[in-house]
Amino acid sequence: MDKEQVAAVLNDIGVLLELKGENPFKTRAYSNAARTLEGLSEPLAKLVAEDRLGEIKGIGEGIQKKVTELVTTGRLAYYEELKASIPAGLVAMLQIQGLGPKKVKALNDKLGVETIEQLEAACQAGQVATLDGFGEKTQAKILEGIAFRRQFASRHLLSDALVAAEPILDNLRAHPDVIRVSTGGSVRRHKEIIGDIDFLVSSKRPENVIEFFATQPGILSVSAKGETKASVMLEGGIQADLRVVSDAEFPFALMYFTGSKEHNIVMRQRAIDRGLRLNEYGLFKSKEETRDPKLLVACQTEEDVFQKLGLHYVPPELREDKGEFDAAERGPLPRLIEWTDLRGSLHNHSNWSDGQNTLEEIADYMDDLGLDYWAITDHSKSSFVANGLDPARLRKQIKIVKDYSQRLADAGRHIRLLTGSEVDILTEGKLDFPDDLLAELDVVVASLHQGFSQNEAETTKRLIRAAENPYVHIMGHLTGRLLLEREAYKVNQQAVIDACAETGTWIELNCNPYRFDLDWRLWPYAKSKGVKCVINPDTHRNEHSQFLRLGAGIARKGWLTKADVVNALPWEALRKELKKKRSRLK
Ligand code: DGT
Ligand code: CA
Ligand code: CA
Ligand code: ZN
Repeated sequence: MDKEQVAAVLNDIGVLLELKGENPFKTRAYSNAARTLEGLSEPLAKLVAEDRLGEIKGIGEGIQKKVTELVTTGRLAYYEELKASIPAGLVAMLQIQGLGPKKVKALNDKLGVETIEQLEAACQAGQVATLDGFGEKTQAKILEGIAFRRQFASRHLLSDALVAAEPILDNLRAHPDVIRVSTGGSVRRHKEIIGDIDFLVSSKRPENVIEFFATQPGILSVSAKGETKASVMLEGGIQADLRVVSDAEFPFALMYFTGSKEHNIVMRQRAIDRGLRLNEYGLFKSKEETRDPKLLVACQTEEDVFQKLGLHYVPPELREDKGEFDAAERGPLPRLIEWTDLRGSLHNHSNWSDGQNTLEEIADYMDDLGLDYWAITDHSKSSFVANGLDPARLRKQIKIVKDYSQRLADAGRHIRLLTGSEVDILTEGKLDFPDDLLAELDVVVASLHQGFSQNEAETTKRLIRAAENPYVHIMGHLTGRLLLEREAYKVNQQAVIDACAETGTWIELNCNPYRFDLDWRLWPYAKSKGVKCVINPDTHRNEHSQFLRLGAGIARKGWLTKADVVNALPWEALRKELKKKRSRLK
């Protein structure tokens, strides 16, 4: 386990102890230790190997032992026992918005509720509102939270699905009885939220593949196991399905199980229109449903199947019945953006605001990734919880970033750091910094972080006013949504896109896996208006640079090509682009 994973377990222990009503000093010791570990500059494994955990301030002997056990064995008996000693329903309640361990404990102590269903009933009966420290408002919020959670219980972030799927995919690929393997379904289509993971394998020995699949690490339980298919529950609560087919069937099955359902319906109709039948087993010369191999139209790959139905190849991301058929009839689809096309990022945080890493750490890391440029856009002063910079600190940071970037260049390093700000859009669309200060920055991202309660017209007006500012290059995470956690705020996105088109303002595709904001469904419209996209990872620690890959997948879903994406430009070209809006509107 690395330090993040160990810190997560320690945090969990703290919460569980609080849930049990342990003394606050003890529970706080765990969350403090977690924070200390996260801030370590040395690898945790090294400290453990050299028996030097004792040198870290604020981590007592008991926790040191637990950390050692986690790092060396990947598990912790104490943690397992603690989890088992608490009703699962209480732990589940923690996921309801607004319910922390203290509140859950009070509900359990005073009302005896042990499950979410019991809690819901208690709220509906008005019992929760009568408890000390709760009230009508809290009760209503809890009910809302329960409804929200229910709606999303079987839905997961794409990033979590990929993390779970990729090792299994690799293992399957390496298995001697596996001929071809792929993910299918929404994961292959790169949907931002997925229901379950679908795997497809071709093999001559399906039973061996099924056995192998059912014993993969990370599987909590096997819910179904047949001769050619299996379903399992993975850690994290994600279900995964595997199907095994013959290699002749593979292209057809892959197409069918990739979907989407809407896309499949059109494909099947195209087959019927040509006197054929398409299903998961093949494309058949038949006017009725069949799987007779003698009637099969031979296809080796998905490309062949598309071609037999009069279409150019459609990448999985575009299979949503949103214009792909018209396009693929006319000619080859555009070459969509690849994450390796990206040359840098224009929205990132450092430890000057709420990021984890120093400027030096950021430059080293991004230089190692081979990137060309990396903008430091810390928060502005109104984001005070995020330690936003006031004008004086920003001026100081500008100087330091400039000097440092120059020193990097002098030392022959490739990466450039750009000065910048993620400036808050205040009420009525005023920005958190004056124009003369914004004018000194290489990159300005304008984002809304407050005022979520405003109505649609007000919010839209605020955003449009920000876009009209000549110094704002990029509109950041336009709707503020947090997938599976928080709704988007109400805003007329089309009107904001129009304003960006008008003013030459770029729109961010924030590629934090909780955001993916602007949504992929709106990019074709933005593109038709000539609005450029910036695929920004909004990093708060260096590892978040991995989001670039996820973001590129979402951009592909939005039909974007390299030419539509500003941070696919090399530095010299980007530098010119950064000046355009300012010279036009000033
Ligand atoms: P998910 O799992 O809810 O995120 O979405 P998908 O698209 O992965 O759906 P899933 O796992 O139920 O099924 C995988 C694919 O199989 C789906 O995209 C299309 C195909 N499929 C499943 N059921 C049907 C169906 O009733 N009709 C058609 N045409 N295709 C289906
Ligand atoms: Ca699925
Ligand atoms: Ca499925
Ligand atoms: Zn940010």
